[in-house]
Amino acid sequence: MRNFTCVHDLGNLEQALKEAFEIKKDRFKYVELGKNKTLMMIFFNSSLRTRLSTQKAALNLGMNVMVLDINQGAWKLETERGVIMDGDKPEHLLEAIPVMGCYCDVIGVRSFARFENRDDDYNEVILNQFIKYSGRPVFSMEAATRHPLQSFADLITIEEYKKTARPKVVMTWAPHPRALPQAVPNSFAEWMNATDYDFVITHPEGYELDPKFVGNARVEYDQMKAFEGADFVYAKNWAAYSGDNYGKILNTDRSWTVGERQMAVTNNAYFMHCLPVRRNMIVTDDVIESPQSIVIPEAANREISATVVLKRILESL
Ligand code: AN0
Ligand code: CP
Repeated sequence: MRNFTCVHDLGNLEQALKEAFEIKKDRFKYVELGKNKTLMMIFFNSSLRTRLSTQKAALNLGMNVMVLDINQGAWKLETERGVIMDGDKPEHLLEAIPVMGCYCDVIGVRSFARFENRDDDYNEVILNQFIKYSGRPVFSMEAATRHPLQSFADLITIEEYKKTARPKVVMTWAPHPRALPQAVPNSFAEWMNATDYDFVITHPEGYELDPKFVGNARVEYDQMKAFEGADFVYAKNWAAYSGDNYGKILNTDRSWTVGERQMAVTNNAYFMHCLPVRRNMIVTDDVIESPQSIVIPEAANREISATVVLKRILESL
């Protein structure tokens, strides 16, 4: 595997899960693989888990690691071609990318949707420029439309906690004061659709995701109905995707906040969230602190998903 941007890059998911559990048993099994190889992690946006878990994954594989926060100390980057650069941005991405590629063997990029232009976001303009111009394998650390390292960790977590072969997994929208990208829900849906789980998405009207990601999932607008018999509840906020509402907040209805009322109709469901999470907006204190909350083991699995992905990339060098 050279680049990792979506579920399809991983190929057979059962095989990938096998590797994940093998690595979870012995994280340093492939410590020789990354000797004298350098990972460069480039962040256009903030991060806690992705930064730490991906760095830890690289250390598990014996790699060297460099981290660049574009907004803290690097030159501001122009990303549009053809712009007369007489403004506040001294450097163009088209030089910066191949230069960064000179100093490393593998590149991880975090570049969220900017909500300026839906086509630019959904064409993954930034991530694809890294793939095209860096000369290095590139993996997504959450790009405009997907967060595959997160979804892979989510899948590992569900496999660890599921009690039936085909659990009911419900992804629910929940309110949030800021407009958030669709990357996490798109990606989660894409990965769930690649399994044979019973997968349901619930959200208020107007929050329909790109049909490409919804796939064959059932969409249920009544949250309580969607939660009935759920084995896993996956909460996430996202801003609107559709048409002129792209990137807008249409609803802040706190009756969608996941609490005991909704969890009571589930099959004693586990609660999941990618984190960071705003308590009492997305989920109540009681639910996130309950024994059914698996947000910490879910975050812990980020190290495992990243180790598998980096291992696969190193094997391709
Ligand atoms: C980001 C998002 O919703 O995409 C990152 C989540 C992993 N969340 C925030 O910006 C709060
Ligand atoms: N879940 C996740 O990707 O968290 P960070 O934004 O902190 O990396």
